[in-house]
Amino acid sequence: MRGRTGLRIGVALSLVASFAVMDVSGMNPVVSDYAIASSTCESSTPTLQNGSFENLPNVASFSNPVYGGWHGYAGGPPQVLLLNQNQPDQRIQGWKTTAADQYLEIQRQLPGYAQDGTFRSGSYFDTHNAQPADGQYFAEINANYMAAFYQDIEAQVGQTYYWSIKHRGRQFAANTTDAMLVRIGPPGALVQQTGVKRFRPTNNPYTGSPVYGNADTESVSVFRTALEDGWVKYQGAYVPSLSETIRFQFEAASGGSVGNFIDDIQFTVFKACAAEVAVTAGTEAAIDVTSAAISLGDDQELVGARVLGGVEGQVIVEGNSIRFEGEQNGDVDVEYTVGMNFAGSTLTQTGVITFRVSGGVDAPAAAPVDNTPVRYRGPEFFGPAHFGVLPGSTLRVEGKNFDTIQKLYLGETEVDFRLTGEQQLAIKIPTDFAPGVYNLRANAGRHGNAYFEKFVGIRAMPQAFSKLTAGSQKLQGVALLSQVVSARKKDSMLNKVQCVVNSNSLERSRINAAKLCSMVAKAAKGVRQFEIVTKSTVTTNRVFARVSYGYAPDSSDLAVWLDLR
Ligand SMILES: [Ca+2]
Ligand SMILES: [Ca+2]
Repeated sequence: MRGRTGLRIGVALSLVASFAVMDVSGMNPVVSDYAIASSTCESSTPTLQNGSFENLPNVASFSNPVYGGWHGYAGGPPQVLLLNQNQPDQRIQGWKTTAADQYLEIQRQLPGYAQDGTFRSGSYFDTHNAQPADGQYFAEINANYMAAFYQDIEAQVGQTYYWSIKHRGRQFAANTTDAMLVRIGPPGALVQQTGVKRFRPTNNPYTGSPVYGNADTESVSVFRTALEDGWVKYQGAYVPSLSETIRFQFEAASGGSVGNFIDDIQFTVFKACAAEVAVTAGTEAAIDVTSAAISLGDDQELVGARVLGGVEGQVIVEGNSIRFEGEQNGDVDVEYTVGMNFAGSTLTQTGVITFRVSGGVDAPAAAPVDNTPVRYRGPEFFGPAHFGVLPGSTLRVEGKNFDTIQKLYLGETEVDFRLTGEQQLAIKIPTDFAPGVYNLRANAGRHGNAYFEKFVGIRAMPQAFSKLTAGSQKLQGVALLSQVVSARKKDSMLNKVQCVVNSNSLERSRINAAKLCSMVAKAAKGVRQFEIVTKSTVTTNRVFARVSYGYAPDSSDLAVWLDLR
């Protein structure tokens, strides 16, 4: 026997609480004040110091300079500086060496001695000295020995550290390469890095301003670079498995006292942080998500954003900035994605900006989402249906005679439940539960294999939706439509659509919303109900639009709106 409560109710509950849109029109940004209330981007995030060897100790004040400080070979120009790391006044910021004699070697270019690719017979190599890859100075790993430069960093577990180094051979014999490698790990357990990407300069290799093309298709473990190759760039990434001191070591694999120029060592933590931005109601707050307080990276760019939910207002994405303006007190969460090019790939990271509005009006009480319990009196359910359960949340059932329940199902999936009180039972909604409308069914064993059931709306986790539009009073629907199609792929049950348009006239909004719904109808077959929502709260000629999806189950007496922003 299979029972049914017959208590479906005629409620269409809207969970669409805010009007939040994105504008990709590229209009001139409005500069405004904002305050970052807090951010998870920590100033203590470790970084590599002095990667270009530009920060040198004060040579003039050395108490015991090696060879008198800057010096040349065989009467050549003073291009070479040897630093003894055992002499406190000669220590160079960040770097240490493994060389037995404790010497690190720094070099510089001097006017009139530029390396130009011409072999000057009989002259010493320093008349052909390489120009730095960056700044004024560079280092030679092989000071007097085949050794290694290293630097220690307090690493954070799970954080990826992206590094790059420019390497150049020194020896002025055609095709004679210098060799080096990179080893990273806790001191004493260093691991040679493999799979390193190599980028060769595409301009004159003797210039000090290398320009790079695409990465070689093959990656390398040992870097072999000749003088005539110019400054070749190598890039790799490292993820510590322990939170502890991690040593980055740049190590010669060839040469005695000659070879392995290095410069412009970059060390990048790529991270999109969570931040809170204080907003005064009625004013616009714009935050550049690529600023150091919000995301860490190297030339990272804002590549996407979506509104996760919150109070009513407008979210506008422009360049690397996310802008928000609203009148209602409360929070709006906007997820943002930044992209960074590294080693020939585009990497992405995602974080959340919370705009915290104050000084405005209180938002109307939100529709109850998670707090309406399902009622059970054993063996049947009764009372209103429960709507708006988020995956991962707890669904409450109140009532009596819970001892009749043997098993509980949401749709065909058996779910765990536990008694949380004499008259209360809790069902944990699995985090991976697909959005949809489900029957909550109880197998009430005391009455045989009877099933009693109740419709329950499982609310979708919010998904990216709004995209738009133009400064020309026209609706640009292409960006929206690709999302329409992708949302329907995720959940084919989405069959009800709201086309929301806001512009400077209600009539224009109506025309555009109708157009939008017509485009959606063509792009997404199977949508059965369309609703047009018009607004006119903007004073510019921009048009904002959004598509919200919902479920319109076959039983027309039940409709659950889902806000897929
Ligand atoms: Ca430099
Ligand atoms: Ca040397």
